Amino acid sequence: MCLTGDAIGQGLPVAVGAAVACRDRRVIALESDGSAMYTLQSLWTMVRESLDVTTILFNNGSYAVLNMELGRVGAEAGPRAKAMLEAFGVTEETWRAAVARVPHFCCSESPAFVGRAAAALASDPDVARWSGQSLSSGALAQVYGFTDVDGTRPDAWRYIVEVREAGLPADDTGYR
Ligand SMILES: Cc1ncc(C[n+]2csc(CCOP(=O)(O)OP(=O)(O)O)c2C)c(N)n1
Repeated sequence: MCLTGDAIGQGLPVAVGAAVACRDRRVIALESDGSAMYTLQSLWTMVRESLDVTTILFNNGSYAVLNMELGRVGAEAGPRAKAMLEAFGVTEETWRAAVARVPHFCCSESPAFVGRAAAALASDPDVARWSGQSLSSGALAQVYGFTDVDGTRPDAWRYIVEVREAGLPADDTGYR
């Protein structure tokens, strides 16, 4: 059983599931350090349930694939999202100028947008309706009605799937 892409962190829970399902067989879990950090409690479960799992962690001490993505746009991993704008040579007000260099940046969103999504969820008395789902700020903005700081509602995740990954030219029309 292996993960071929997208949501990381499932390796150790899957190993738990395999070991519970097949008590008479040894399970070998091959897991990277970054992915493991998402579901470390699985190690506790393996011990508590006396599961026959051998976990091998590949420790490169990094979210290496993300360093590669940042490197492509000349940025480095840093504590402040604003550093991304500095790498592009733009500010919050002039961010669209970076689109000339990285066209798909047209459908980016600000950290405030994610913050507004978190605030909307935190103040929703019926927040349990989202339980177990993977949510995006763009989709939540449609439901809760909040906007990004520029007054638009970027739907970056839908854009990535429908435009960028589909190999279409950069165009955020209909996506913000
Ligand atoms: C649930 C989830 N959150 C965030 C991400 C974004 N993401 C993609 S790769 C990655 C880091 C992976 O690090 P690691 O597993 O150590 O592999 P490495 O890149 O170092 O080879 C992250 C956080 C994701 N894919 N899935």
